[in-house]
Amino acid sequence: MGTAVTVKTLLAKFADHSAKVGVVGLGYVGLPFVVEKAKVGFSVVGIDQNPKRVAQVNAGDNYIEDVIDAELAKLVKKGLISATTDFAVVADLDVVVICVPTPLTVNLTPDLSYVENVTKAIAPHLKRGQLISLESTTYPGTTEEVMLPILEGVSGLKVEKDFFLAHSPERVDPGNKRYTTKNTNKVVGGVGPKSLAVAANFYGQTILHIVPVSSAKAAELVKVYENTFRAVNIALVNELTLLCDKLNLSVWEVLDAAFTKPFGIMPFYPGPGVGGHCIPIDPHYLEWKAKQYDFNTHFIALAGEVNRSMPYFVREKMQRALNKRKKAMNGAKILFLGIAYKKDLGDARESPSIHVMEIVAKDGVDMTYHDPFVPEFTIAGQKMKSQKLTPKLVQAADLVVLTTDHSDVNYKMVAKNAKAILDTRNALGARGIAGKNIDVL
Ligand code: SAJ
Repeated sequence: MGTAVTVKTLLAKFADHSAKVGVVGLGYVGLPFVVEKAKVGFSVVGIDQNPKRVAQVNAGDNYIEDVIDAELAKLVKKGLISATTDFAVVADLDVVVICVPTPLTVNLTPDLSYVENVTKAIAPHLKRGQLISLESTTYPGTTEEVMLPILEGVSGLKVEKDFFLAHSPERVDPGNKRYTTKNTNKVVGGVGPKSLAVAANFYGQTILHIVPVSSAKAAELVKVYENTFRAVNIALVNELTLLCDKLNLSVWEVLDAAFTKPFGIMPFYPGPGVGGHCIPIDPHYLEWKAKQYDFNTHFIALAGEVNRSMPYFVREKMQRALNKRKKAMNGAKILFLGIAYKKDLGDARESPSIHVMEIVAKDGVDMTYHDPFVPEFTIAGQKMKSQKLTPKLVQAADLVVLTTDHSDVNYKMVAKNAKAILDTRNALGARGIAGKNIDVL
C-alpha cells in the first residue's frame, strides 16, 4: 500500500472516529486524554505497566482528579475504554500516544528510561500506517534522535513512508477547571510533513485549536520553554523575597502593587519552593541538551538554585519565629498546614512542604500536619497522617507553618488559636487576616 493510500486510509479512520487509539501511561495526562478521545466515539485502549491502574480503569474506577468519575465509568461500560499491560495490542492500533514520565536523576540529568522502554515495547508491534505521538515533556531531539532509531531499527519500517512519528507536548494545568484537554491549544510537530499532517488531523478531532510547528524538535522546545518561563519567573519573585528580607520590606506588598500595572507584567508569587512534576524538572532537560552544544543556559541553572533554596529559607524563618519566643527548634511542636505541591490538589510530588519537613526533621522538631487533600504520607521514614484541624491541635503547636494555601481551611480559627504562625503563601494576608502572631516569607 503506497504512502498516499496509507495517509488517506488513516485520515478516513480519524474522520469517522473508527481509528483504534492506544494511550501509553495512564496518569494525569494519559487518562484525561483517553476519556476525551472515547467521548467522541474512538475506541481507546490504555497501556500501563501498573496492573493496579489497569484494573482500576477496566473497573471504571477513576483515580485522576481532573477526570470525571461517571464519564470514565460510562465509557468503560460502553466498551469504548479498556486497559492492559500487554503491548501486543499495539499491532491492532492505528495511533499510539505516549504519556509517560520524564523525571530527572538525582544529578538533575534527564531520565528517559520510561520513554526508551515504552518505545522498545512498541517497536516489535509497529505496523504500516500507524501514527506514534510522544506527549511527554523532554529535550528537543528526543523524538527524532531517541525514539525514531528504535522504531525503524526494530521494525524495518521507514518513517514518513510506512509510519508516522510526531511530538505533541501535553499542556495540563492540574486542577485548572477552565482549561481542559479539549480547549487547551495543542502544539504538534512531525518528524516529517506527512507525520505532521496526520498528527494534526488526529488531535484536531477532539481538540479545538491545533498549533502546527515545523518539526518534532520545535514542538519539544516549545513545551520546555513554557515551563522554563514559569520556573524563571517564580525564581525571580523568590529571589525578591530573599532581598526584601534584607531590606525589611514586605515582598507581598511590593508584588501586589507591581501587579497593578495594567500591561507588561504577569503575577507570580513567592513560596516555600517549587513542586510538581514539571516546573522543578523540565527546564533541566533543556539545560542538559544545551551543554551538548557547549552552551550554558544560565537562567535555568540560576532559577533552579533559587527555587531549591526556598525550603532552607523557610527553615531560617522558622528558627527566627521560635527564637522570638525563646524556643529552640529541637523539640518544638510544629503543625504544618498543607502538604500538596500547590493548592486545592492532592498531589504531593516534589512538594516543597515535604522538602521543608525533611530539612527540619534533622533539627529534631516534633511535626504534625493537616492537609484535607493528603490523608497520609511518609516522611524521613515516618508514616504520618493528616490531623483533624481543631483549636486544640492549633493551640498545642509552638509554631504553625502554612506551606500550601488550600482554599477550604478555617484560617480565622488558626489565626485565633495559634501561638505563632509562619505563612509562606500569604494565605492569611490575602484573606485580610492579620495578627502579631503571624510572620510571612
Ligand atoms: N508556584 C509558585 N509561585 C507561582 C506559581 C507557582 O511558587 O507564582 C509553585 C506552585 O506552588 C507549585 C509549583 O510552583 O509548587 C508549580 O506550579 P505550576 O502551577 O506552575 O505548575 P504545575 O506543575 O501545577 O502545572 C504546570 C502548568 N501550570 C500553569 O501553566 C499554571 C503548566 O506549566 C504546564 O502545562 C504543566 O505544569 C505541565 O504539565 O507541564
